[in-house]
Amino acid sequence: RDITVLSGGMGGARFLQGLLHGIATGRLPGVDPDAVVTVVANTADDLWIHGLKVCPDLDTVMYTLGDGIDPGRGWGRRDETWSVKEELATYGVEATWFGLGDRDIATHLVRTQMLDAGYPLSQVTEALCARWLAPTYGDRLRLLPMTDDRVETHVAIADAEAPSGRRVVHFQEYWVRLRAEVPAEALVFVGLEESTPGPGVVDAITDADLVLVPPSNPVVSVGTILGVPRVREALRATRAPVVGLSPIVGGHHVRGMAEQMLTSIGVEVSAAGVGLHYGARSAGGVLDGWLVDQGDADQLARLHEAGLAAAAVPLMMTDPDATAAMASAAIGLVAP
Ligand code: GDP
Ligand code: FO1
Ligand code: CA
Repeated sequence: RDITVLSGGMGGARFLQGLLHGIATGRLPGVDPDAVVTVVANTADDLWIHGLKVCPDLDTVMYTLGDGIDPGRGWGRRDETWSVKEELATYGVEATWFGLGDRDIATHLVRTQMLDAGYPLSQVTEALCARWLAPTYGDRLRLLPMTDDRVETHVAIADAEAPSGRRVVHFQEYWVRLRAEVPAEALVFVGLEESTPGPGVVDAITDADLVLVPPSNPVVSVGTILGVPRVREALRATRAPVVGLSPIVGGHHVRGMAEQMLTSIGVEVSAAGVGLHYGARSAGGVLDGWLVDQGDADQLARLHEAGLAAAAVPLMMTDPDATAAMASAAIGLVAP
């Protein structure tokens, strides 16, 4: 079975850990151990800093599944040192609020050199994954950028000094420096409408036996993937069932800034709100099924009314076993 997963960073990576664990232990109904998993990852968090191209969601998936992630932070490398960051700060070089570790910088140097040499991001990612994923997963795991084109999420925030009363900051500044503590008055997905799906992305969706939408940020992770022209239509065309898992539990995000992002685009911050925002394929949306947390069972009626298969199960990714059970429940929702 070929499984395709549309993923952001931490939430998507943690889900993938459980999915791969479930596959390896033969616990997923109808999924054999040599199933191939293709990850289509968000690249709109990407930013250029100190002349380097940083791809947070690609790297978080790659480091997490390659066991190089720092488990405490959930981003960047374990056993990291920060000498370059300290030296840059001593020089007073901005942006000091964005932490690049010494080991992590090697990844960005390789990526930037390859991009400068003309390689597309997809081939750069393949080269990096030859180190991080191939030894463990061989060709059973592929990590594809949603597009090779430059796309960046920027956030408009209030600014009394600005003539328009607003200024726009990169998503990373909104999240890392401002901690999403000010309202996101508007989101600007620079380059998204002009982007084209990366190599293999459309086929990964149309040729899949199953498409999973993990508990990733519905706006700046999944929303951006869906915003790449032709991706939405591939999801509506695929013969594979498309099943998602809610990143909102009990009316709140588990971590990050999904509440602020959903509010910014006027979507209800609830498990049903997100499921209905993605929409049932029978009603022009992209989903066949939607899993909510056991505590959100009161939301199932709205989802069923909208034509979605839906169930309430434990939805906290506390460890790979718990996450594998979530993946199993998602598959069970749409099993033929
Ligand atoms: P990011 O790029 O690092 O923000 O990661 P993603 O976009 O892939 O996922 C972030 C989302 O994961 C947030 O909206 C969280 O609410 C959600 N999330 C994190 N941990 C869990 C969990 O254990 N269960 C569920 N249901 N959602 C989670
Ligand atoms: N997150 C932070 O909260 N502080 C940082 O300094 C920071 C640096 C950083 C560097 C590389 C990278 O791949 C991720 C990094 N992140 C940092 C996390 C990043 O903001 C998140 O992974 C997502 O982009 C937010 O969804
Ligand atoms: Ca992200």
